[in-house]
Amino acid sequence: MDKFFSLKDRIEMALKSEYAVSPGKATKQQVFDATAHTIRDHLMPYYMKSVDDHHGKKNLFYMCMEFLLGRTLNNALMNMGLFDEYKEALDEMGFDIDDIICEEPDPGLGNGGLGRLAACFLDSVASLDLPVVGCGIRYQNGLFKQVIEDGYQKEAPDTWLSRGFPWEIKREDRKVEVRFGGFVYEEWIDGKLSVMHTGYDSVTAIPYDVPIIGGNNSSTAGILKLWSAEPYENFDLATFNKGEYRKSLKNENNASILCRVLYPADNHTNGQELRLKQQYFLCSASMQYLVNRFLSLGNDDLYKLPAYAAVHINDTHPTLAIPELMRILMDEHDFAWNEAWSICKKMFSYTNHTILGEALETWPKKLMQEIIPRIFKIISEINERFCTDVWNKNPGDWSVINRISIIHEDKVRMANLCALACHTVNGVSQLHSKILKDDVFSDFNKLYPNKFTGITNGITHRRWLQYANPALSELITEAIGDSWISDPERLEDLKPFADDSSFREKFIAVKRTNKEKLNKYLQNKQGVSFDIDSMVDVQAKRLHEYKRQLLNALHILHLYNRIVTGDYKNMVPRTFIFAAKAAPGYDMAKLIIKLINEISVLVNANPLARDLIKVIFLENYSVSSAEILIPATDLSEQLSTAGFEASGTGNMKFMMNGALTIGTMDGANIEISNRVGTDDFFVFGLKADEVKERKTQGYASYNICTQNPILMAAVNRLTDGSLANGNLSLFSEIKSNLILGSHGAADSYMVLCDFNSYRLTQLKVNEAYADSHRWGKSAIINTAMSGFFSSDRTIREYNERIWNLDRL
Ligand code: 26Q
Repeated sequence: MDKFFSLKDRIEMALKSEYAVSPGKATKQQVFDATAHTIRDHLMPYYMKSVDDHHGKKNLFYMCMEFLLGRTLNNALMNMGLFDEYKEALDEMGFDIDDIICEEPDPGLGNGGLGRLAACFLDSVASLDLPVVGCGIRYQNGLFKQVIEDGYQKEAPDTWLSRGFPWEIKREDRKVEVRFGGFVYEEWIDGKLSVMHTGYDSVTAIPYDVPIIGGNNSSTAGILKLWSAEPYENFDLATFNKGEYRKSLKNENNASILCRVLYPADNHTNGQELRLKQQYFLCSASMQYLVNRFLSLGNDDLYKLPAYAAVHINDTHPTLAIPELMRILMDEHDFAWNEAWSICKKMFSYTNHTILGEALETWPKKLMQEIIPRIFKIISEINERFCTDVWNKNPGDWSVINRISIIHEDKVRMANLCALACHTVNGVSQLHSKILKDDVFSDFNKLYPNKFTGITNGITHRRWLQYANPALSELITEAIGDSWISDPERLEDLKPFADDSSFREKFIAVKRTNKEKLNKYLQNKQGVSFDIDSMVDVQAKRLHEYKRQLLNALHILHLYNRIVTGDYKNMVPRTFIFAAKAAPGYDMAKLIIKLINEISVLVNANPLARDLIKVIFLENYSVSSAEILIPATDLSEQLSTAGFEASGTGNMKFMMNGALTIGTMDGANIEISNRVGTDDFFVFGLKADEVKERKTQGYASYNICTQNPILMAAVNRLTDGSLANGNLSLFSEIKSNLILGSHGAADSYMVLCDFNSYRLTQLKVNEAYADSHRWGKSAIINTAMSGFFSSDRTIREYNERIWNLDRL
């Protein structure tokens, strides 16, 4: 990089100029900062080349409220091929690169699946040289930090930005104004109808670009544009001087609060004003940027916009990009309605990520009218035209209008706006795509059958296999060469090695090394450890009733019952690890966390039980802890009630790292099990159509429980004083939800209904693990068949079917 100075010199110079310390006195944190500083020099050429190369090509704007990036240092060094050089320089300075890597704050700008998917997609578009700009929000606080106190989840703020973020580039030159509130009226000026907007509050949106370095020796970077809000005209001095202190301070506060924090709810929406403002802020800033950039490149014909840009809406959260682009075209560039609409219809596509009723986004009309009056008017007009059109096609049919209208009663239905305006609606697994067509959007599917498609999610095999599990990567490359790195479906070449006993032993040895690493990590962080020879059984994902951590917990109570009654012959020792954050306002989810921790206390206190089962709750699950947990896992628990998990992506990460899955026929589990076959995947439970059927029949969970003494005994543990120091009532709500139900519906997620099938399948898991050859063989087959789930494949499909971008 630099002819005159060695890498070590450059890191030391950065230490001096930033912190005025010599290497001998520097903290690891300072060394991280200085190291990152020198890597920036390497990143810039990639970034500059991308910005240049994007010109003249069709670009994709990938709009998402969340990008759950995880740490950058290791990933960037590996992708640029600079790891060894840096390792050596740091070694010479007396630092271990692995320690320095752990000094980086883990940016948690996402809740879970949807946000991590966006980050995997950026890695893949960068590796495939596609011109993509991710547009998101630079939240000052990402997802809360979870602390477990006395078994309860407590939330602490995540302060990832407090020492600055070394990978970003502030682009003052690209700032735009975003307007909220005020009044909108129409006026004829010089024979032309103009829309006037007055009395609004403004904030300034400033983008910070984060270059995303891909693999495959790519010479370009993906660009993540994170918008931050600042007061309009950086502290309103004129107002201040006029003596209106309060008003000028209000502007300052309005701006600083906008990007303060990520909403910590996944798969749930509760109509908060600030969230609506965040969504509009992202959409308005990004769409203004899109148009400004088009014009600044010397283009003047906005009819050509669809040839220059495509916009992907990641779940409904950035839906407002559609009416915002309409606004810009009509109010700022004089387009007539029909022209603006036909431009927009060519540009937008949408992926749905959830079918849970409570997550389908709606906003109160009144709130929208107040916060974004012009946008509300545009949505109303879209709705009126659409309803008229549908009415003309189905005269007299009110029921269809009631279902598909965008505005219904006092609510604006964001998914309906997307389904109408976007040229493509995508689902994230085969089953989910079918449910979208047959169920959620069945009316739209009748009107526009060609709109619907399904592209199964994926994960980046670079972060999740190559870098998170270097020992396994090495072993794979030793066996089949390294072509799998650029073409992950070549992992299939590993299949014959499943029958090779010496390879199997090496594969098992790698898993053991990873378990040791996990054990050390848990010891350091939480002061707990486990038996390396036990089966590591993991359920790691957000805590939600539909994901059924409770089914896992009840099964552990059942195993405990077996042990204390002496029925433990042939039971293989297991370590059950749970990792899960609950939304702070989701009381039932938080109570389930407490339950898991109390089960851990119960089991670990019993000398007989603790030799056979151990329960660990891994605190503050994050991308960086997943990178240690997943490679060490033997069994992956994917227990969602069939029909509820759109895809799941954790399931793919575990599989790729050689874990076997116990799971329902839900989301991408179905595709995983189709690939590995029934011998190497443990299926249990009702299928999606059976769940639906049982629910319509009126399912009596109480009878299921009382007719099954094994299940009854496990459920009774909840309230018989075994848990929480003899507390009889703490978990009674969990029990009553299961068997009596709240609001009439007991056990909405069919935990009791699937218990027996789960228990019997767990017996098969036990038997399989006892035979280490058989287990090793299955583990290898799981890794071998995981190439399909690389997000490189997902992105290729998006590009072929939806975006049609040319490579840079
Ligand atoms: C909406 C409005 C207001 C506040 C919050 C939200 C909100 C935020 C996040 C709603 C939903 C989410 C996140 C959803 C999510 O992560 N879905 C998951 O997406 C994955 C990627 O496609 C799938 O694999 C998972 O199955 C799905 O649950």
